[in-house]
Amino acid sequence: MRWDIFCQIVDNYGDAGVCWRLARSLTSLHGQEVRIFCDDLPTLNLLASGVDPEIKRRINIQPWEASHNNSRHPVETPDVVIEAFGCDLPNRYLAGLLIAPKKPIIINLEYLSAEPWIADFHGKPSPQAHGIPKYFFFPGFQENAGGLLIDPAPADSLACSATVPESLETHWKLLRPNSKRISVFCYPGAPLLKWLEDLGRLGEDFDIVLAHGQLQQLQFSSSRPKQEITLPKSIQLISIPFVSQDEYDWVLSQCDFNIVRGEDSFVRAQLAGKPFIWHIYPQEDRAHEVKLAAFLDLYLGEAPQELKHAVIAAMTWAMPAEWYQSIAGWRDHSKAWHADLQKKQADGGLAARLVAFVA
Ligand code: TRH
Repeated sequence: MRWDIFCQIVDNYGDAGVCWRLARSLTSLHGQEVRIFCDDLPTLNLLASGVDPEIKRRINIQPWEASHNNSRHPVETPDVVIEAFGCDLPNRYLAGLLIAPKKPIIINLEYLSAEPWIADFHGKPSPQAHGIPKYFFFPGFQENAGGLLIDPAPADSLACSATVPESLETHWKLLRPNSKRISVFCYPGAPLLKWLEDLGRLGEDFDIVLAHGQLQQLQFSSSRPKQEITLPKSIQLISIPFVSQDEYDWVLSQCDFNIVRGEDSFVRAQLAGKPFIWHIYPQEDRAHEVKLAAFLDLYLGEAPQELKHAVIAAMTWAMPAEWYQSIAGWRDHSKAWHADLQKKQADGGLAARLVAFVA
């Protein structure tokens, strides 16, 4: 089938990250023909830069405005149109669909949530005045929701390989052999500086791999933003550049603990099978607190009480001294959670469920 994915980048990288991961799965694993119309090509291309050139060649990446020409090319009418995160289709593109000989179906691809209600809304029609069939598609953890974007599976990607990607060689040389590695990719509101100071008092060595922009964020949060940050000697900060999505997946798989955010890095941290803090995207109405609680309910299910307390404390930014004593149990739990996810998404996860739903 022909798929048109519409991706509007609101802020950050998550919209592009999800659309790109979906496009590559549809193309490389499900043999679909995919075009992406995106309003921020530099961001999309940055994420996509690491992928196998053969896969990249098969995905047609277009600027948002290029979709306007669709009305002049009825032959190119898609079978499926995806509105990622409810973005509105350009009017001229929609007009083209209305006069097309064959109507596609439109999918409103929603945000990922662990809340139980999404299973009731997943796959439901969203009738439109224009008459083109449209459906809600809710990614989720439950078996009766839209699934997770699990590709590329660690075994197929860089994630399993110990070979350091070229773009990270100089940074990886700085790692100390006996230190624990923590990757950091969080939003500005996190009390990261205080957190690192506390971590530095635990009596272990930690190498902190800061994603692009995180060092500046740390400096900005300090009371003396113009001066170099001083942390205990046990903490070494290593700032890495923005890398491709594959390379970022690899970083998560190589660290002992990951601080992630948004939607896509959150799923990858779980697939890395390591303990992690999810710094969920903060929403004004505090809807993120409900979402986090729903995830923790699922994630911690039958876990021992002590581990539950520790993980909830960590995920709500309590200082490491309050929960780090439970890290060994959390490590085991992360492996078990990963194995369980793999079982529950053994049908191929979101991309496979989407193809089956449309078919
Ligand atoms: O960038 P994000 O904060 O995106 C967020 C979420 O999508 C959130 O749900 C949405 O509401 C908000 O944007 C607008 O975090 P996320 O989702 O983890 O996306 C980051 C993507 O960037 C992910 O695909 C991984 C990728 N990435 C790289 O490719 N290279 C890098 O160096 C880094 C740090 C990330």
